[in-house]
Amino acid sequence: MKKFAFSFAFVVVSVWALLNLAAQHKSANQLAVDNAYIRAVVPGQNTTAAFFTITNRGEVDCVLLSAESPMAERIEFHRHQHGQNMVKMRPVDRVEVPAGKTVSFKPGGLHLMLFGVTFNDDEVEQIRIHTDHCGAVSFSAPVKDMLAKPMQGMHH
Ligand SMILES: [Cu+2]
Repeated sequence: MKKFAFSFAFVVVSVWALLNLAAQHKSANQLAVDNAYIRAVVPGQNTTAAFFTITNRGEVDCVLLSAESPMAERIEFHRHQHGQNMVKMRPVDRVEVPAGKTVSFKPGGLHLMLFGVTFNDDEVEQIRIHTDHCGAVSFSAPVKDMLAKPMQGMHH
C-alpha cells in the first residue's frame, strides 16, 4: 500500500511537471521574431538600434514591456516622430502586439534603442524581450554595417 502511494505521488508530480513544461512552451512560442539585426555602431558612439518583426501567433494580445541583452547597458523601445524639419525619436513604455498580428521594428519607425553597447561588427548578439503575460522571447541578431545608408536626423 505504501509502495502504491509512493508511485501515485510520483505520477502526480510527473504529470504536473509535464503540464507546467507545456504551458511554458506554449507561451514561449506564442511570439516569433524574424529578420532581426543590429545596426553597426558608428565609430566613437556606443548607441545604436535593433530591428526585427515580431508576430503574435497566439489567441491573446501581448504587450512588450522591456528588453535586455548582455551587450547593452540599457534598451528602450523607441518610435520616430516626424516634426517640422527633423525626425525625433521618443521612448515608448510598452508595445502592443495584438493576437494574430505582426509588428515591425524598422528604420524610420519603431525600433529598439541600445545604449552602452559593447560588440564588434559581424557578431551575433542575443536579445530578450519581456512581456506582460506572454512570457519572454529570446532571439539572436547579427550586427550589420549600414554606414552606406546612415539613419538621417538622429536626435534624442
Ligand atoms: Cu531611438
